[in-house]
Amino acid sequence: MPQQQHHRWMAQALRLARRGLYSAHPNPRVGCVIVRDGVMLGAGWHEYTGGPHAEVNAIASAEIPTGADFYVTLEPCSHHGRTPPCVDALIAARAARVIVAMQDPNPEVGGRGLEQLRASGIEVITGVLESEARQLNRGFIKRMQRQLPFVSIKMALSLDGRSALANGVSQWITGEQARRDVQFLRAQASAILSSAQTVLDDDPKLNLRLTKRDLNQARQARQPIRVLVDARLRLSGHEKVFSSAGDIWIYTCSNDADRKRRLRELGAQVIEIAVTEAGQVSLVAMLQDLAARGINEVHTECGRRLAGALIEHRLADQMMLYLAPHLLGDQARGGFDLGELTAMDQRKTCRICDIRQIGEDLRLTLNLEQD
Ligand code: AOF
Ligand code: ZN
Repeated sequence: MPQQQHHRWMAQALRLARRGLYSAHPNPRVGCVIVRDGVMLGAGWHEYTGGPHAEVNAIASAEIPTGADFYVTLEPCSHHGRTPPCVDALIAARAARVIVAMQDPNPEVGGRGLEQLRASGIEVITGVLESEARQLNRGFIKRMQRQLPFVSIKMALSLDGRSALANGVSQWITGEQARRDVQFLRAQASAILSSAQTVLDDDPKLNLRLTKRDLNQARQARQPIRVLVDARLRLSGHEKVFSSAGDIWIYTCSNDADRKRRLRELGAQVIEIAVTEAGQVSLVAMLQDLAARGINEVHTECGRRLAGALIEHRLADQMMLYLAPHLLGDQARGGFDLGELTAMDQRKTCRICDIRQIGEDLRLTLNLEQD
């Protein structure tokens, strides 16, 4: 029975944590509920970086008696960050028990929060609905543990796996509802990744058009950073990305000072990054740099070359494939440039996590296997 109660309250804390889905970045999404004698007395969540943590919001939400149970989706912090340690607030509230879903992967905390609670006589239970909590903060966890962001590749394909006609035309493969669905993926991401090639071909804005009402948020929606791979600085600055809302970071290996100056004058950050033997931007170096800048989740909208390269280098964690119910034929372009495979064991395999219909199209969520 107690186990069931733990699940019930932690599920409630996770629901609260999810309210930070679009806003908590670069911090994790965290929720907290305070319970005594089977009654929820307080609740809180972490809305934005720099703001109070979930536990502090929960304590502030009501009169909290001593001896209560705190359900938190992430280990309470033990460090002085932008705010004081939550552990101190829980000790001051004379909590009886603290039930957490997962340990904080931030090396500044990393188990010390749990240790301090135990040392002050508070009972600590861990691992309640852990996989759900990990899923919600997979980007934050990957950045903390591997100094890389979680990378998801979105691709719109015809039923026969084509991403554009042979002449490059790709507007539109999927319907309006699928395209609106993508807006929600953009809203969750810290950054949207694309390539100069896609910007030159399609001239997309790559920004967020949903309102705070669409997202059910109290604050104005945050524009994700737009990250563009442009090895040779082919972007002129006349493309729509430069005249639409949101920051732009351009990763290049070009040292053309005039072009850099021009793009910087337009407000873009131009970042020089390591080059591969083939003269391309090193994707791993770029992703490491993004993680160092606090990017947890990268939502990729690009063509077959960048998508293929991310998969080939095992840098992508997930694919969101939108399949439209039509055929574009064998002359049309594929979705993933993986070079020629000559044996079946060279296939890139993935696992289907979710399938649903969005308007007239199908959306597949796929996990890519990583070593
Ligand atoms: C918690 N509760 O609600 C959150 C936690 O510098 P700050 O104040 O923004 O702290 C950020 C770090 O605190 C973050 O990296 C993570 O380790 C932890 N987040 N901890 O106890 C919360 N958001
Ligand atoms: Zn905290």
